Amino acid sequence: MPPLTPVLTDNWDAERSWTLDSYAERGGYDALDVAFGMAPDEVVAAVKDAGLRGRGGAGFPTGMKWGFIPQDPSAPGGDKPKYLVVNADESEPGTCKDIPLMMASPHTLVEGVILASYAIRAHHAFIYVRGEVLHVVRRLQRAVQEAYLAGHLGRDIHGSGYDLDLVVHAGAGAYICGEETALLDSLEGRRGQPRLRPPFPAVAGLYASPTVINNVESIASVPAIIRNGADWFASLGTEKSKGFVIYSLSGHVRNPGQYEAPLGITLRELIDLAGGIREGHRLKFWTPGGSSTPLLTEEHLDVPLDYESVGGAGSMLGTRALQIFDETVSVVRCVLRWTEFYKHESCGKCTPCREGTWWLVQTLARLDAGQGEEGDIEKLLDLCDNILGRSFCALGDGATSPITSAIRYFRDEFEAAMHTPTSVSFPPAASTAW
Ligand code: L3W
Ligand code: SF4
Repeated sequence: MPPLTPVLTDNWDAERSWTLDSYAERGGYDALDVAFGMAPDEVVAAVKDAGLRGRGGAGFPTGMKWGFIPQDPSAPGGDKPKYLVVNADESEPGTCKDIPLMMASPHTLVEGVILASYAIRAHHAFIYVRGEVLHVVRRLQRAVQEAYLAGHLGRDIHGSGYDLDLVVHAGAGAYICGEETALLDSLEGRRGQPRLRPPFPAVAGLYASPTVINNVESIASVPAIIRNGADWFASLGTEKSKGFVIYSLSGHVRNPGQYEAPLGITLRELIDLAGGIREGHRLKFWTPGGSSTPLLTEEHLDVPLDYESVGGAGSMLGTRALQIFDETVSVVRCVLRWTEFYKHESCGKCTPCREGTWWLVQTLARLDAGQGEEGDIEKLLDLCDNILGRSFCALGDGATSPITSAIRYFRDEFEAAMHTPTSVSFPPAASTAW
């Protein structure tokens, strides 16, 4: 059995793990003194050397992103305040790692925020939390309050001369606000819609000032890197995908939940850890990184879950939201449900996504009801072709991924659905597996 690497999750089972007392017992906030003994650029270099890549889906190198923040006052944006923004708008279907992390160990994130802000010389940081999860907002606010009272936030932190203020901000429940520039618009008080990039936030982000935006898990990984060293982190995972991550397993496995393990573990190994596929059934298809990443099947069970290998298999590692579906699930209905989600969450700014997702739902719903028309499969593929690469942001592209990959692997099921209503109820009425 492959080793689990409980680093981010190591205190989740501790009594009242979310409190400062519990975190301090395990060396919480000790990394601050290590970092304050280093120059900010040395902290950036440590994160670069560790090889940490963004855990929000795209896998962009975190240290490189921090290095883009202009520090020379004569450079564009160099004379403006710098900001750190944590993207805690976890909403991707199947993704369930940041919310459990913030509930179980909010101080890991707060400590990471202080380290990252110090590294980029920011004195204001924000955690933007998905609007629906008020319990997470409250837990974070409480942790921030505890950190202020203990001198980990505010003026002259740990006597270092460094000041930082941290604000927890609740969104209003729109998936698009997880797109980094829409998030910034929302944080500024506007309707959240993506902005044109470039300029990237590193140059002109919040209030048109240099801004680092990182996912919760990326920032929460930093205290362990500073405490244990870049070499330790880089020794885990694979050559190009270093470190450990949280995999969220959901669906038809016996023990769904969060499993923290190195990058490069396979789905077969993770399913073993999760007790196997439910009794008497077999794997039909799965998503490596939520519904925005192309589906994979049983033939991909031994693909190492790292950015390069999953890409080589024709998908994306994304957020490591491993949704497992057995043979009782209709792929047509499943894809219809996801597409309804994208149609609902499309912000409406660009035509291919706004109109295209509507047409995709109409066509899929017709197929699912057994009332398909000749040419519907080609129509779906043509619609996807006109959305992919022609949409303003990744939401449009992501909406096409489950459809094109489902047709690639299960075309016969789409053809059969054309004149026969899908018989599987979704979600299965008598099942709690969902
Ligand atoms: C400065 C450059 N910065 C890139 C930065 C950029 C961003 C990061 C990655 O989408 C994916 C998407 C979803 N100078 C830069 C630069 N950057 N070039 O690097 O950028 P990018 O455009 O590759 O990706 P993205 O827009 O961040 C994220 C996929 O994740 N996804 C969805 C995830 C959903 C959640 C959630 O619910 N919380 O995470 C799932 O797989 O499809 O492909 O910071 O600024 N030259
Ligand atoms: Fe909005 Fe969709 Fe266009 Fe993104 S792709 S800007 S979500 S309409």
